[in-house]
Amino acid sequence: MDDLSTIKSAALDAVIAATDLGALEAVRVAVLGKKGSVTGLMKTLGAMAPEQRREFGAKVNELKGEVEAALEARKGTLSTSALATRLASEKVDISLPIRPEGQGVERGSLHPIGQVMDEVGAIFGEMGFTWADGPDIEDDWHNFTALNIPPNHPARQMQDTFYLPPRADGTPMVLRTHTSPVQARTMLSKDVQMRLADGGSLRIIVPGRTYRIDSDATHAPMFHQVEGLVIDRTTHMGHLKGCLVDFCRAFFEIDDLPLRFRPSYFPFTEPSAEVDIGCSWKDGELKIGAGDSWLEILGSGMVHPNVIRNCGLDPAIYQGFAFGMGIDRIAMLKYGIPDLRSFFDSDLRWLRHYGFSALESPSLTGGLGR
Ligand code: 2NL
Repeated sequence: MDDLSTIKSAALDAVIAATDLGALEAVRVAVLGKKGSVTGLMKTLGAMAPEQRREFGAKVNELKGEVEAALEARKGTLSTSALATRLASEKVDISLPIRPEGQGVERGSLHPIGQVMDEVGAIFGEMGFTWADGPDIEDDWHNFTALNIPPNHPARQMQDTFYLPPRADGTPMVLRTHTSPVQARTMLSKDVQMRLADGGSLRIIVPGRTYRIDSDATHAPMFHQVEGLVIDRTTHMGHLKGCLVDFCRAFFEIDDLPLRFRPSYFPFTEPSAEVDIGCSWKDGELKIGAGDSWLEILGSGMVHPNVIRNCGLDPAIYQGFAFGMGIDRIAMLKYGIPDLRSFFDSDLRWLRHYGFSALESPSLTGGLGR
């Protein structure tokens, strides 16, 4: 009995005496650990007569509970004051100016391709499109078959497409040659199918890396594309036209930029149109805007009924438009970058010259200019 109250007061005194979390943990071990004082009392229970064991056991349990509660309370107090001490000693002056450049500190910049992706995202974002993405490595069904590209179409040829080892089940695999398989996957998703069945619409843009075996002054084996897709029950060619006119004028920041829609052909759209913007050439230099010349910048069309069907939708109910353009190309045109290959050189002087400030995010400043 005496033992019990001595151990109790010693334990509670030790808890109060602990001035940091480390010391408190040492007290816990000394009292409740394997060789702790209270644990020692527990061990004496085995040798007692049943009646005595019941009585003494209850007391030891009560003591254990009291010590645990004291430890918990002290832990709370010590944690709070430990935090207060840290907050007081680790003050950061957020009003300090940054270190000047050139003194071991270099400011990074955004690559023009990322910048242009963000600009395109901001413009279409205002028109209600959301950003979608998917895998760079695709099976040939999503990359070709779903898009109404037949087995012997030249686009499938080995000399144009990077074929990868087939999947275990024999499925041929490729590095995607366009971002369209992402649109196919999105249309096929249960979520989108349900939204469309409910009378809703699908509007996405898909910026990303694409790959073709093609490498010269104006083609790189890896390049960037952005495609767009709108699907509902009523969208028609007039919407396609209005959407792309608004986009081009916002992107090039020219309110009266002339556009020309030229009939064209793609396996995945019918009818199809390529879009040219007005420009002029003076002393070998290109100027975008009203002029006597045209520059092709994107391809578009009404989604082919076969594509709609392949993507799990009924072409008698659903329709819409799609478009695609090269990001590298529109970045070169907008920012006067003369050589495609320079995008991928990682030349710091080039990056400093053509790079963008992370603080001028187009999603904060962009708009349709209306
Ligand atoms: C170009 C032309 C285009 C599309 C891409 C598309 C995607 C689906 C269905 C129908 Cl899922 N079409 N994409 C349509 C027309 C043109 O790209 O010149 N790209 C660089």
